[in-house]
Amino acid sequence: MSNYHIKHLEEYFQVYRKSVREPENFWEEVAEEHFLWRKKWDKVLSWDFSKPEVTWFEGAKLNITENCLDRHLATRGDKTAILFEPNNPDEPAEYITYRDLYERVNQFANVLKDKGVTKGDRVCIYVPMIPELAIALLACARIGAIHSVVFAGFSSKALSTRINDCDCKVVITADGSYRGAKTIDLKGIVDEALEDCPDVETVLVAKRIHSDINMKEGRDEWLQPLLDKASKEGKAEVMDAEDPLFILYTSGSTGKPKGMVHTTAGYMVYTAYTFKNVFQYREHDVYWCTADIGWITGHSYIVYGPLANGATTVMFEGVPSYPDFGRFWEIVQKHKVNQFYTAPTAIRALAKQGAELVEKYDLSSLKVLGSVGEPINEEAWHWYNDVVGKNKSPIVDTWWQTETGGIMITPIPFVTPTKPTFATLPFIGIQPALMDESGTELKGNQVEGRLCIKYPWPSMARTIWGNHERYRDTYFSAYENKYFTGDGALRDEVGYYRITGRVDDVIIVSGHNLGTAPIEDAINEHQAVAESAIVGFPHDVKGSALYGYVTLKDFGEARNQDNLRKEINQLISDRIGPIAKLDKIQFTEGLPKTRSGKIMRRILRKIAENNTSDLGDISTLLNPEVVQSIIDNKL
Ligand code: 7RM
Repeated sequence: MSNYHIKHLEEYFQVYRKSVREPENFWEEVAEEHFLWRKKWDKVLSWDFSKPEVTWFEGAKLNITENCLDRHLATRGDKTAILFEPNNPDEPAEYITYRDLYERVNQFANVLKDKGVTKGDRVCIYVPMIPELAIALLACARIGAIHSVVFAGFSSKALSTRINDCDCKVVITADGSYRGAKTIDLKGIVDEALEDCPDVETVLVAKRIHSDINMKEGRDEWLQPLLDKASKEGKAEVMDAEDPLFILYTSGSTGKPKGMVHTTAGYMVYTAYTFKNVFQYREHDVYWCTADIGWITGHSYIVYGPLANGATTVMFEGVPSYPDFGRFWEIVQKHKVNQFYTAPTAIRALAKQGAELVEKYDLSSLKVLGSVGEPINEEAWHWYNDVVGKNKSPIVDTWWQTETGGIMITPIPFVTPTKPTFATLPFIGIQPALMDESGTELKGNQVEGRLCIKYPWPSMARTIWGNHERYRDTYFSAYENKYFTGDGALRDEVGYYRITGRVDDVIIVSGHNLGTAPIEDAINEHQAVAESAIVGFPHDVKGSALYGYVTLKDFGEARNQDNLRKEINQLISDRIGPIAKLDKIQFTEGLPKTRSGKIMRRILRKIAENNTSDLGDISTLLNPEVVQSIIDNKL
């Protein structure tokens, strides 16, 4: 069906126009032809952004796991669904077929049922990147329980807050996890968290590192013996289209994390449809997304989107640097990966290691390269394109959010010509708008403003768990009748979008609006620079001035600090203009980042402002230790 699989640019424009002119007809056709429904919908879409209220496929009945599992059994029962690559390269990979996965999901679902979990209950999943993680999500979905995955790198405090916010009675975890050369005592973290979670009745523990852990009598149980006894068959719960599928927490700029609620039918249709097109997945391809399932990228593009398409999806337990920085490429070669999807922070870390580690491996299987998570800077884009992709695998720079559920602005590979640092065009069905500060939509091309979406799409979050008002205030109050993304973007002369970063990253220096991304791009061009982040700090004359944190490829080079500072400012001056020159440049050993690789400018801003008394909870950072060293060396 041509509408389902876009193959050339003319077709993209044609289908896009249809999706905007007749959105209900368009989505109805996609939903009708490519999914398994117990009952079809009564109405495709109702919406009112002022409330906000959005329903897709109302009245329909389905189970997402029947779409991800049951319906593939006849044609793909022996095809690998999940290809598990362990942390340790000497441990064999595991090939879980669609039939295996179906049976293991049923067993897990039956264990949960046995523990009293029923439709609508919330189940917290705090499991590392092992097969049980993906199976746990699907087992919840099978019986209609709402999963709330917490990234298994988060602290006990972050975990307990999330367990309590949505009132989980069951927690699924593991005895521990492998991460490169390290092992992490996950169960110890869970025990600590549960001291603050009196309502948790059951903890199911998967065995991974075979460590000697504490099991609390009456609460904690090993998972495997229960699975072994459980039936491999089981009926899927029949769900309403708008029944919640999962909650996933995302940090707000202030206050407690927001539990974004995603519902069943719209999320399924949109993640499946985007997966097929954005990665141009073909039947025998091997697809690999390096994200953790603890993030939305893993939910949508390791688990649900790929499995709904009957794809082979790689799940990697380890890290890019273990046993060395060639690991990603070794895996691409070993499994003949065709689509590879990662984050700019990983690309920069790997680029820093030089090309030899890439060239050692045969990457000829690669067809499509993806990027997600933050704006990809020019230098990283070219390295990815040239060194990894050998100039023949298009880069899909995919812009989207936890809140959007699926990819929103992206090239379609081999269809949309790519342009470095541009996410290019809206995906089918997505209607972006750029707004100025006064709330007027900026029409036409060559404009820059705040990025909104002015029409509903099937996978948008429906609410924040337990706080619909916060949902409205955060996303639907800034601009009337529009979803506000919190990002800034520009539209170039042909209508391509470039995401310029969070709008709170805009710094006004002497009345000039400066986006941080282009300045960082300029700095990163310097051959000694690995990474940089710019923030504003108060200045008597300019209002704000610019403070740059710069990580060098080789920290030893900071010996020559004054020269380096001059060269960096010269580069900025050349690329953007003297107005964008930095007042202060601090050389750092690393930049504070979230676990998903986003630079925490909020913290860097506070340090630059000399306001370090309240940095907020930094325990969920990837590298909390760099914060103190940055404070100690502040200029
Ligand atoms: C998928 C994900 C969302 C925020 C978003 C942006 C930034 C993500 C890109 C990007 C520029 C991209 N969900 N962002 N992708 N910025 N280009 N391709 O990351 O909820 O964790 O983050 O990430 O600021 O608002 S998220």
